[in-house]
Amino acid sequence: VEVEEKKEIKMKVYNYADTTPSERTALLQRPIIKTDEILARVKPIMEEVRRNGDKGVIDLTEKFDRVKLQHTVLKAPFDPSTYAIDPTVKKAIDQAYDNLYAFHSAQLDSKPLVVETMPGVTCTRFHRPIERVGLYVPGGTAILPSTALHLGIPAQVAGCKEIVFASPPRKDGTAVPEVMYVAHKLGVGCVVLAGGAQAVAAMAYGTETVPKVDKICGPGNQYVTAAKMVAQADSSAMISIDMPAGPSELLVIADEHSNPAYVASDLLSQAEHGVDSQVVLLASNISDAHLAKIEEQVRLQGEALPRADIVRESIGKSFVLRVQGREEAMRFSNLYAPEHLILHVEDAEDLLPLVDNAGSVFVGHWSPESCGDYASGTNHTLPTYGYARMYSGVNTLTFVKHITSQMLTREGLDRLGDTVTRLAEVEGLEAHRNAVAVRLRDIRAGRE
Ligand code: HSO
Ligand code: ZN
Repeated sequence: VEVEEKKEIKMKVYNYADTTPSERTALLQRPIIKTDEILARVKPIMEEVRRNGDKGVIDLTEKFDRVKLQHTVLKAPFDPSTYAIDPTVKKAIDQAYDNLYAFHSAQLDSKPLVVETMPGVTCTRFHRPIERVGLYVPGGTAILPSTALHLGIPAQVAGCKEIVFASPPRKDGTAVPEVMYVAHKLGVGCVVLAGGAQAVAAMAYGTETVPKVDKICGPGNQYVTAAKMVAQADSSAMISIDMPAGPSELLVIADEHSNPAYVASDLLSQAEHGVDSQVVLLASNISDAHLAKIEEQVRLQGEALPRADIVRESIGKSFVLRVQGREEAMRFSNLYAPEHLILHVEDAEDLLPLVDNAGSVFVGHWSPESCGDYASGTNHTLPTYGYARMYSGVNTLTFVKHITSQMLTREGLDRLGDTVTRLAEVEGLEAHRNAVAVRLRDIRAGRE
C-alpha cells in the first residue's frame, strides 16, 4: 500500500527587498472569491424560503445539513434543558460576557451631541437602536458560542428590541447548548435552527415563525456572505448588513526580541480556523537563526494539533516576509489591512500610532489573539479581505442609527435665511427658496 506522505507545516519565505512590484501586489492579494457563481447558487435558495417560509427552511436544512426538523424555531423562554452546560463553561462565558459588556457599553454616547453652528441655529445628533436584528452564529467545523456573545452583547447594549439568532442545528436536530445559554442570558427572543443562505433568507424576509429583521450581522461562509449581499440589494427585504466577510486572517509583526513559541502559537491559532485562513508573518530584521526557531515551533506545535490537517493546508498557503525594520513592516501591514494584527516587537505600544488599517490589534507578547477572540472585551467580528481599509468591526454603533435634528430661532433664521435662499436660487428650486422667503418677509416686516 502506498502511504501518502504528509506535507511539512511550513510557510513560504520571501525577502521584501528581493520582491518585484508584481510579487508585492500578489502578496497583498487574498484568494479570489467567485462571487457570480455563488450568487447564482444562493438566489434560488433564498427564493424558496421566501415562497415557502418555514417549510422552505425545513426542506433546505434537510437537503444541506441532512437534519430533519419538525420546527425550525425555538422561542423564548427556552426550556432550561436546551441550555444545560458544564458549570466551568458557564463561568467562562459569564466572565467573557462581563468584559465584553463593559467595553461595549462604554461605546455608547449617553448624551446627544448639541452644536450651535450660528447663534440661533442649533443642531443635534442622537441615536436610537435598530429595532430588530438577526445575528448569524456559524456552525461548520467548530461550534462558536463566542460569536453569539460577540454579536449579541453589542445588540443588547444598543437596546435592540428584538434579537434573533440563527445557527445550524446539530446532527441530532438540537441547538448547541452553549449558544442557547448565551441566547438565554442575552434575552434573545428566538433562535432559528438553520444555517447558510436559508437562515439569512428567513431573517431577511421573515416566515410564519421567524420575525423579519432590519439588519443582519455575523460571519459565515461564502454562501452566508452572498446571501447577506443578495438580501441587502433586494429592496423588498429592506435590510442592511454589517460588512462583507471573508476567511479569517492574521498578520504578525515579530522582531528578534519575540518569543518563537508564542509567535508560532498565534499563527497556528488563526490557521486552525479553516483551510482558507490566511496568516502572514512579517519578520522585522530577524536573524536566520531566530526565524528557524519560529519555523520549528510552527512545525512542532502544528503537528501536535487535533486540527493539524487544516493547519497544514492554511499554513502551506501562508507566508513569511522578511522586512527591514518595523516601519517597513507597518507600511506593508497597512497596505494588507489585516483583520487581526499582532505586534510581537519590543516596545510594541509605540507602533500603535502607525496603524492605519487593521480590524483589531494585539499589543505585545502577552496579548494573544485568542484573548480577543473570546474574552478580553473587544469584538471578534472584524473586517477581512482588506475591508479593514474602510469598515470597522462590529461594535455597539453597528446596532444603532443616528438621527439629527435642528431648531432655528427667529433670529437664527434671520441670520441664515439669505444663505439658503441664494443656494436654492442656484439650484433652481423655487419652492425651497420660498419656504425661507415667506418667513423672512414676516421677520423683516417686524411681524410675529
Ligand atoms: N478568530 C475568529 C473568531 C473566533 N475564534 C471565534 C475563535 N472563536 C474570527 O475573528
Ligand atoms: Zn479565532
